[in-house]
Amino acid sequence: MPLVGIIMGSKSDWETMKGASDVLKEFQVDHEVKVVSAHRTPDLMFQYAKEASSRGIEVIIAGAGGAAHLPGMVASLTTLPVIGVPVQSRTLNGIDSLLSIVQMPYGVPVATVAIGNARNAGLLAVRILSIKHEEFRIKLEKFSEEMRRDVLNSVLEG
Ligand code: RP5
Repeated sequence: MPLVGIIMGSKSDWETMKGASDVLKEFQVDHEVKVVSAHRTPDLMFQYAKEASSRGIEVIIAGAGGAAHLPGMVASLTTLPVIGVPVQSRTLNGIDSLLSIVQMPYGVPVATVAIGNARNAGLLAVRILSIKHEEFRIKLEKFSEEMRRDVLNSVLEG
């Protein structure tokens, strides 16, 4: 049963959003991946957000580009934590996506990661899950320790 739902506004977002899925695979977190568009399939978005919690989903990662209202709309339809990924857009390099996602008014929060940084969205989802699921906390500690060692073992050439 998937614990994390990764959704995105378009198939074209997958290249970016795959990063979240890759991290969840690394941490062995069951997750699902779907294209759910706020403006092209609003009924599906409504149904997905309304049913996610009862299906066992604990965190939603939502990515979109341009007028990126998917994460905010989904957050308005569920009390699950929603992590927004601003997908880099062609015309404004993702600044439009970032501002659309990060500027949620009080009451409907979306935890927003950097433009294109779906891998961090995956990691944040693991951190949220680790509050309840001990096995993910242990894996996160190991991950942090490996990063720490990598920095300490840095060798600068020349
Ligand atoms: C948004 O419009 C999607 O999230 C995507 O980032 C952007 C462009 O979509 P396509 O025209 O590539 O389908 O809805």
